[in-house]
Amino acid sequence: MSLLLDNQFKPLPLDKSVDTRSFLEAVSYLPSFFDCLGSRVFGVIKSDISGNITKIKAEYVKDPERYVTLQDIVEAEREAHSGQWPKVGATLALMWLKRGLRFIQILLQSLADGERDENNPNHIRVNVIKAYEEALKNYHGWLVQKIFNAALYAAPYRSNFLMALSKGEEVKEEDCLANVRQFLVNYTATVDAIYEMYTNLNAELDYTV
Ligand code: 03F
Repeated sequence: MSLLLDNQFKPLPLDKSVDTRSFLEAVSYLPSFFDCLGSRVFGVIKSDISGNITKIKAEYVKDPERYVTLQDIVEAEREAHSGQWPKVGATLALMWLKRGLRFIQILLQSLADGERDENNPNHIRVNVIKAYEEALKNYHGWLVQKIFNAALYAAPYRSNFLMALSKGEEVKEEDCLANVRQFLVNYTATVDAIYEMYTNLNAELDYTV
């Protein structure tokens, strides 16, 4: 079976609230994926993503009945830390996690749409650069942009990347891309809903690291 379809995100309810427990469960599979990418530079990214998942989970387990949706957590932090909010706790962790999720979404969507560099058809650099420019670059100063460049050159070949998404099984490229498209349905809806929540609550920050 495909890695992606084993770990699908849940469909959203009509009010587009994101259930905290299902969200944490679905994102918990992402960090292990970086181990298949075969370069140590991905370790930095893996620990950033895992760190943010851990921070959100730490808040959730304090009171799962109160924090049913992600918005419940963000709003509770707004009340508790009015001075520093939104640059605190799970609110800040989710702000950054959602950018990483958006990066993954744009990368997968671009691959599914067949965008590629005709001169290097087995590279995914055009797809990675697109995702970076749309999801992360605005929030990165020159040093982190340099880390991105290192990661870009460590990016796997398209065929290996698609195979990693299929748990290393030899599946046909078209089948793998069909799985990616299927995975993206609930995934994209979830990421969009989190972005919308940050806009509605005025919780988005644009500082660079
Ligand atoms: C800020 C910042 N986090 C951190 O400082 C930077 C870390 C390194 C970022 C390097 C950029 C690399 C880009 C990716 C290139 C990948 C090439 C891919 C080839 C496949 C925040 O950190 C903290 O998070 C927050 O907790 C803290 O409190 O100011 C705050 C304080 O600082 C970031 O910029 C987030 C970076 C997220 C990167 C996500 C990249 C995902 C890469 C690959 C995805 C592969 C696809 C997987 C598909 C799996 C499907 C199942």
